[in-house]
Amino acid sequence: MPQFPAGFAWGAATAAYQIEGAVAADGRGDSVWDTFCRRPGAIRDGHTGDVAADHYHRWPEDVGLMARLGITAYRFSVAWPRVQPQGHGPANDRGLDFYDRLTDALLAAGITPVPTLFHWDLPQPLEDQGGWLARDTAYRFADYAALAARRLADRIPLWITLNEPFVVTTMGYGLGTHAPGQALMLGALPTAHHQLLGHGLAMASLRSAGARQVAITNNYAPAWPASDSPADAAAAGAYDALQNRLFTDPVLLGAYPDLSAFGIGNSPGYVRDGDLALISAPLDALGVNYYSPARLSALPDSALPDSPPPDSALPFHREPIPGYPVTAFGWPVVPAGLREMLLLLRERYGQALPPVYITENGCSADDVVAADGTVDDQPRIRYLDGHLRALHEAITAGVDVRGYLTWSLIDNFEWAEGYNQRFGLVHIDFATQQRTPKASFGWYRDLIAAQRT
Ligand code: IFM
Repeated sequence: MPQFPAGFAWGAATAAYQIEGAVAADGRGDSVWDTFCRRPGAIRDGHTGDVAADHYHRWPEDVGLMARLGITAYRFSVAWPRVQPQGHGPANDRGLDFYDRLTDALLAAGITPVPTLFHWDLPQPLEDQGGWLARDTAYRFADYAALAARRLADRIPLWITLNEPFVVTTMGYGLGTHAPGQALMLGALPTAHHQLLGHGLAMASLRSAGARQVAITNNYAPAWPASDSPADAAAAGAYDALQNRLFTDPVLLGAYPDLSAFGIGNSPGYVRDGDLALISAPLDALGVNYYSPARLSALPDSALPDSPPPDSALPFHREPIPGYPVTAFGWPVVPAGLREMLLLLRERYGQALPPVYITENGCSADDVVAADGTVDDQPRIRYLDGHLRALHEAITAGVDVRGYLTWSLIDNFEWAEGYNQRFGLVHIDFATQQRTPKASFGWYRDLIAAQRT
């Protein structure tokens, strides 16, 4: 592996609902994911995050694993329903105590804590009042951010406001395959603006509470047209606007991208005067999550018998990407897509692009504990190796990337897939909670050690 710049952060990431469990502990309230998991058929095999990896109780062991791994940064998320069980009002101190202890333990182990304030677990009482469809939720988010920062900001060098608001809008409110399970199609678009407004308002409250650096994390996918036809190029352009620009142009450029392919003007009614100024307040870093590219056509490929019917509300159709290995999830493994995306971000935003952190990248694999107690996850090692090399190329080409945090430290609750997709460097036996570092853990540990000498 080529040498990365001095001071480059090497890390791993997780999220509260995916690992913590302890959903009723210390005054935590319900989140939309608790509710969604109770909906019959919503989650594969009826799994829930009730126990997950029991990180709420086993965090000292998990911090020990991080120390063995040698990571210098750990990205976790703060569960809003632990801090404000009702989504508003004073802080629940017992909830904040957990993140306080975790922060101190990380620092004692020489690991920089990087908390994300919203990784999808909206307090259910806020959803009952409209969730992200309601403008008021943005203001509630800023209040919550202030509470978290007042307690932790003295020890946190970098905050992330939102994780992948694109997924919340599309899967949570557009398609209904994620919590809160609303299938509003394009009617979900106000949730994009309200999350962005929440980001802007939260940045202001974080800064007034003494936060040093603030970022937002988006997930990106180079949008490849399925053919040379102008129709497929337009489909790819529409997808690009939705995934890669809708949540980034307002933050970095202070303007919405062209959404005319969706029948939406640049200034829909829910965007009020002054919103974009708040949303585009200076940012210290951009979190980039990358897993794979997207390939788009104007119409489904009729040669594919299993293609879903075209959705008339959407100006694109996602096509498979043949010719690449796939992860256990079936996602194509395309390391060059990471380089392509980073170069595209730099080309698109130029001086407006702040330093980048790769805040997620990794793969699910069919990991099993062998009779000798080992987990030989060679596909994950190949995935990480390829993506780190592609990342290094992007850095060499001039993109200012300051760190890489792999998804994920430990196996966890993979949303609608339950525990059926394993992304961790550490295997979790969800029946016994036994932690078994996989081969990729040793590989990443050795890589970090070699990079830091
Ligand atoms: O597990 C998720 C994570 O919560 C958000 N980004 C993608 C990961 C893998 O699907």
